Amino acid sequence: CTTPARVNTPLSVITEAFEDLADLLKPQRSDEIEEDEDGLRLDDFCSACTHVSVLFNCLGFAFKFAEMEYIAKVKDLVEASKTFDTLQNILDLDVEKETVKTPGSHSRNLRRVRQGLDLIRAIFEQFLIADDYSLKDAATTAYTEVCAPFHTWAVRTAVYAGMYTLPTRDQLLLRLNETDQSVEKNMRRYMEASRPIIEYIDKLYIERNIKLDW
Ligand code: 1PZ
Repeated sequence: CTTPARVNTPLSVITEAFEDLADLLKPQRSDEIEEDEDGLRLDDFCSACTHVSVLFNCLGFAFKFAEMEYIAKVKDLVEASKTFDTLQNILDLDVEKETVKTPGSHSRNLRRVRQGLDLIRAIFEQFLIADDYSLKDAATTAYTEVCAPFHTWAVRTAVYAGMYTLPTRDQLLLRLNETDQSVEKNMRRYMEASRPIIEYIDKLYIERNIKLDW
């Protein structure tokens, strides 16, 4: 019998990927005078985002659409990473071309991926509020808070309908190969690691006078 905490679960893989990414955001060495001004590399960001896909496998068919949407957005950023080194680079180009909010633009897709990462953080936060809180209720509250304000009526309606098909709490733990204890630890680690990354992305837009109301 293996100890679950020592096994590489899907959740721990995601969590570690985002912890590594968050480490890149920290000032390098204290004795280095010059700070890294280029910011986060797009390829590093993308490889962490790619790991999220495994979560979708636990959600069932109703979230196939969300999965395809998320993967398409990340894929666009992976393509962009062949030409652009950093997150700042894609924003600067879209600002110049006035295409920040244009459907399909890299900057818009980055904003969507950021909303996905924040949604996962919010779902985990809700999930850990109580041991008997259903995944459906946790996900519904998180979605209402984080993503619903930015989605069309049609998308919101489909998502709320899909919530009824989500697995139960116990089914989710089983599919994630986690226990109550290990899931709490991993979810908290993701919540902590993702926060500075989400804030970093928001700052990129705000610094360029782009409001985050979309
Ligand atoms: C384990 C927890 C399970 C909870 C599941 C909750 C899932 C909510 C799903 C939200 C689906 C949103 C689907 C469609 C969104 C589109 O309107 C936009 C269009 O962007 P545009 O092309 O106009 O710029 N697409 C997105 O926002 C892309 C990313 C959405 C997917 C985020 C999912 C996050 C991960 C959930 C947990 C695995």
